[in-house]
Amino acid sequence: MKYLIFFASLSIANAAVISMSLFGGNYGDPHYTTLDGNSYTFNGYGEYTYLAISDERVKQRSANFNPNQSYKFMSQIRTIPLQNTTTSASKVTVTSGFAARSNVADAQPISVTVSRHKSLVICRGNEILKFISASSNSNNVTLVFHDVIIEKNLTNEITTLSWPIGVIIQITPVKITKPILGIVLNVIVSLSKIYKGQTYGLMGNYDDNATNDLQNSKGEFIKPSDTVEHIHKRFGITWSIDPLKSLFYYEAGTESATFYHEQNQIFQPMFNDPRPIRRQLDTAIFDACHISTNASGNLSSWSVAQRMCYYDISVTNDFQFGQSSLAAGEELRQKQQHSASNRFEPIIYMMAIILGRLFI
Ligand SMILES: *[C@@H]1O[C@H](CO)[C@@H](O)[C@H](O)[C@H]1NC(C)=O
Ligand SMILES: *[C@@H]1O[C@H](CO)[C@@H](O)[C@H](O)[C@H]1NC(C)=O
Ligand SMILES: *[C@@H]1O[C@H](CO)[C@@H](O)[C@H](O)[C@H]1NC(C)=O
Ligand SMILES: *[C@@H]1O[C@H](CO)[C@@H](O)[C@H](O)[C@H]1NC(C)=O
Ligand SMILES: *[C@@H]1O[C@H](CO)[C@@H](O)[C@H](O)[C@H]1NC(C)=O
Ligand SMILES: *[C@@H]1O[C@H](CO)[C@@H](O)[C@H](O)[C@H]1NC(C)=O
Ligand SMILES: CC(=O)N[C@H]1CO[C@H](CO)[C@@H](O)[C@@H]1O
Repeated sequence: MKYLIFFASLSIANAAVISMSLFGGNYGDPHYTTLDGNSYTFNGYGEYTYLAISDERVKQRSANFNPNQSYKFMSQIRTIPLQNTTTSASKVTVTSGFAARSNVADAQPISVTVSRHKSLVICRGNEILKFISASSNSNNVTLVFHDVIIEKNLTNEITTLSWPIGVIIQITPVKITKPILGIVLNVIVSLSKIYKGQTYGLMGNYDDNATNDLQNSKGEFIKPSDTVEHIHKRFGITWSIDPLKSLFYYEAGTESATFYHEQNQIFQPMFNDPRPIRRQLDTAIFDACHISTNASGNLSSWSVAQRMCYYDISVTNDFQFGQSSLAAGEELRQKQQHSASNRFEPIIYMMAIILGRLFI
């Protein structure tokens, strides 16, 4: 084993990096919040480029995304329908995997997926990582590699991946009970502001301008106000990964990267846009999503988190799932607000150097 396991607190390092960063993420029946703060829903079935960071500042943004190029950081997300698509009309899709790597020397991909047995599988390269706490009163385990630090809370399974280049990913597994039992991953990205003008993928084109966030892999801009269907077809599915470039670990005997690539082409989601209608259930949903009665008829007064909560309960009828989206959306909004008021940029470099010295 080339890594050491230790239990020291990384919270200070993480807090410092996070306060210098901006946030994006996705949760629920995938709702994405881009790094510039735009929100959209994309129900794809496949594996997609989530956040790629190019080595160079991208001056001419109209250039195609080229998967053969070397990226400073590359991350991918897997989303799947919750039910068997051939036998069911309900097409709720959820996040079931995340994988990423940096391009420092000897870096290995980290893959976090939900297994067939509904447990979290975390791999580095081809090795499945085991998180075993050395002491019975400790519920967190940290694995340190030269390229990435992985921290897992054994109680709630929240897993934090920190790349000293300035990217932190927090993955929260959430249980869903309807329409079927499953585990859904909510992902929060924290990215150093030094990467302005260098990002690609579903997390959007980060340049402090929210109107040009949805840039597809061919370099075209899609309006965030476009319909769910348009965003799906012109933006979301264009980020399907080249199967040869997959960073995921595949369980023996299960689907391959090629399988997901094909599903991306075939899958037809329902382009939901649930709207409140006067019925008994809505009152319960409004309660669950903290939407006040007077605001319930006025969609534009709802927060993004409230809309996504409403959406998720409407399509799944799983109230707890909806409330986990409300909490995730709210957490993301608070982090984005906090980061918007933060100006101390260069400390990220210092933190990266300190982390490098300590752990390489
Ligand atoms: C990437 O490389 C592969 C194999 O060399 C090639 O088939 C493919 O066209 C390349 N893709 C791009 C976008 O250049
Ligand atoms: C989906 O249902 C079809 C028809 O019942 C079945 O043949 C197939 O194996 C199922 N797929 C999965 C992934 O369960
Ligand atoms: C781990 O999760 C549990 C349950 O949510 C929480 O009480 C605890 O504080 C967490 N531990 C750490 C180190 O964050
Ligand atoms: C933001 O992007 C839009 C669309 O590309 C552009 O028209 C606008 O000028 C940009 N705003 C700023 C402040 O750069
Ligand atoms: C609804 O009422 C609450 C308190 O009664 C108030 O704080 C809120 O601003 C109202 N919302 C709208 C959209 O009118
Ligand atoms: C709906 O809510 C928005 C935002 O809170 C507010 O500006 C607007 O006046 C409201 N419209 C109605 C018809 O109450
Ligand atoms: C990040 C964090 O909270 N780490 C804790 C992990 O558990 C040990 C032992 O209980 C604590 O000392 C750390 O602070």
